[in-house]
Amino acid sequence: FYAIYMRSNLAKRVVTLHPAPKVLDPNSSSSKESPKRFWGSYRPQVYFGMKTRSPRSLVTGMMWMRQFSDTDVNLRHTCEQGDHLKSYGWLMHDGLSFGVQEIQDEGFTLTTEFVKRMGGDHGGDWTWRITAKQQSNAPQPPVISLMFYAAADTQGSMQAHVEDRSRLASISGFSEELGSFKITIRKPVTGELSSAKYASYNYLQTVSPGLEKLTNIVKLSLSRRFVYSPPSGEKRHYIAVDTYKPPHHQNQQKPADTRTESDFVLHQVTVQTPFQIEVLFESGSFSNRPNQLVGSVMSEELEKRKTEFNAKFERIFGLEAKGFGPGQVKFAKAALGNMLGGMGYFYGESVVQSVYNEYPLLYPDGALYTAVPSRSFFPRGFLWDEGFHQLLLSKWDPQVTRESIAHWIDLMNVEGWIPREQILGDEARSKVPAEFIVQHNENANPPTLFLALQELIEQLSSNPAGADAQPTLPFLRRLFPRLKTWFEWYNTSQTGLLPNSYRWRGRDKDTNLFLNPKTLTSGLDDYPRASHPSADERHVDLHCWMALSSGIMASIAQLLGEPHQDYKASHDVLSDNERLDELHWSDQLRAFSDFGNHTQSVSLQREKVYVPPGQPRHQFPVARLVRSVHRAPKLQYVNALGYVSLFPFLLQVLQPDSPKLEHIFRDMRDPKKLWTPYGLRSLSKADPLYMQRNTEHDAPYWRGPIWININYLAVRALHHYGNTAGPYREKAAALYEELRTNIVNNVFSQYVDTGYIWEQYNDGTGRGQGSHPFTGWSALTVLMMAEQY
Ligand code: 6A9
Repeated sequence: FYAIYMRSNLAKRVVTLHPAPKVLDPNSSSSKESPKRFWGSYRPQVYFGMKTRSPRSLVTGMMWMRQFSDTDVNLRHTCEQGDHLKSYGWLMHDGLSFGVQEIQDEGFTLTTEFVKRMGGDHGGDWTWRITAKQQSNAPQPPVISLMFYAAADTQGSMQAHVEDRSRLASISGFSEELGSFKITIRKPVTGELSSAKYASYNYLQTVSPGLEKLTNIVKLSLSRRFVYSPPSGEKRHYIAVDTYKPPHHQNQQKPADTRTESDFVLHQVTVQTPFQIEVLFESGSFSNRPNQLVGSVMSEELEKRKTEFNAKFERIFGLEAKGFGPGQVKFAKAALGNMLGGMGYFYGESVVQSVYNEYPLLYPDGALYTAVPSRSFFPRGFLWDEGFHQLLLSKWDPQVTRESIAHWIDLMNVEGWIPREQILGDEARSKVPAEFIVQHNENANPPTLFLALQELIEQLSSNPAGADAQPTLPFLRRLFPRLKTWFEWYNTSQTGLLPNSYRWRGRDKDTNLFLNPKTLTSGLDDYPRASHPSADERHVDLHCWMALSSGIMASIAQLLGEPHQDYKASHDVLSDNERLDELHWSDQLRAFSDFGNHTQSVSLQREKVYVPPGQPRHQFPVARLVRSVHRAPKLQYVNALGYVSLFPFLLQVLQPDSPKLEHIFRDMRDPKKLWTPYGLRSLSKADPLYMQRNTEHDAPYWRGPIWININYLAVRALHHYGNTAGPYREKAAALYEELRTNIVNNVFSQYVDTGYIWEQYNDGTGRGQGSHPFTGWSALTVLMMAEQY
């Protein structure tokens, strides 16, 4: 009995939150406590939409489609690479009060702008302006339908106000958090001063069982029975929302008090380009509004905010002063803008598991204010991505960084673990294949939040009285108890067998299904590690992350007047260059390396499936590729030259006079190894696993392509060693210039050529590849342009 009791207690730990007081007060994101950040474009997964920073926010958004086109229904709503848009993304966004986005669809461009105005007790008002233009002077300007909607998420209610039978002119509503409000959809005009254009109107008023269902509800309601008949032109049938009948089993059979359906109201306007439409949200408690935020008032406000944005951008990053041209500056603003505009506010439960649980469990509900790597493909929080994101955002608005870190750290469980990938709520879950959803509590991810904390501390020490930095000290004070636990979690759960060595847990288990079992937890997924995962492994990248983290822990403790000696001692041991050599320097490779049970003699081979004579081949299971091991593994260095071997340099653990720097610089600069004209490739061209698939379905990822986060660390380290006395100073300074120029030029020219910033870059051609837009860490290019590290 005792054993069962213990086990069930242990099983609960994974879903038990850490008991220390939270960094954030329970209502810190509410309209009362943080009115200026209440409304925002916190739905990065849709092309255009806004919500509030609250668990069950009313959400607003836009869908659109082109009418009379050759292709079938081309409804756009959530950001999808499959839509093949030529480009989209925020060109400017201050993370607070306004944004300008440009979307290039087939034959037309939509500009989506918003401006917020404070007033009242519920986060104030906002206005959207959508401007549609055709791209070339084709004889027939495209006819486009825009659909504006508001959807409640279990709280609040809305009424539609319809005029002329089919035009949804406004929506009035009420919710606990917003009080009463009104959303008005204005008629399309060609310009600010022109009169209304011909347009057809439709609307939908229904209920939705969940936000992830909105697109489908609209699709199921579409009908072709409507006629578009402009005064001068032919009459044509067009596609519009009609009635929607919810699948009947959902609603009727449930008792009223368990219904989970919420109001969903949508306005469709169908009109020919060019045109402009404004939608305004007015808060009921904003009683002394001087005028409506529309037309010329809106234009003036927009102009004012753009001017302020441009001035602040130049003040902070100084790109014009550095001689960058208008195209490059515009690119940099878009990189920052889309990272800010891609910030989300998510709420819900992760699905987690420990060894004590037979089945995955639901983590407690939690909120996360975070940037996302990619609005289309990964519109959710990733732990180690966020540290990189905040390196950029902390320069723009350190309050964003403090709030993001606070949200992440408040998600910690009693063990000190934070789930690596945050898939919170149904909407987020609907985008992720089942096998990726469950998060395991032995799994880490690089503690890059320490990089962002380091930046906040530096800002504080360089200008302690500055208004931006001042809140950092009280913030750190609240953060510290949890930070200690977080650090301790890494320092106990990810240690290796030898003293002061570390090992990533959670490597792929089915060793023989992969050419080299992946280490997703390290962030470098398929980067080659020991061929046979075992407790003997030690990982040099994690060693360096711990050296960095212990150092920052010591600084924070000291700043707060807390005991810091133990952190300092850890930091000293982990940064001891001789000890590091003993653990990780491979004389054979003449580089730093992982160690473990390893063999290089492996290959993927097709399994031989027996097909009885005379039987059709296709009736038998497809022969998989499985790994063959040609020579038995033994304990040795892994000797895979690439990003992992650079870590002692990347995180500046090496002393400036370390002779190892010479080897590292030589390998970096060697085109047969890591050097390309576009940045450093992830794995040496000379490595046997260079550009090798891991399974037949798993293309090489961190086995050659160029990744900008690691390149940023390299440029930053070169800047450091190039500015520190030592025998390799000049070499570092020269490499710095070359590498920085290569990366900046390539990311920029790819943006110009393809319309996007990308997840990775091809090491042979420089082409952007993988998911896009990816204004996660690839946006660190801005810091390299600005030379701010
Ligand atoms: C796949 C597919 C709709 C992989 O940028 C986020 C992470 C990084 O943290 C990691 O270092 N990316 C890098 O190796 C993307 C991970 C995506 C995993 C989920 C599900 C969903 O398709």
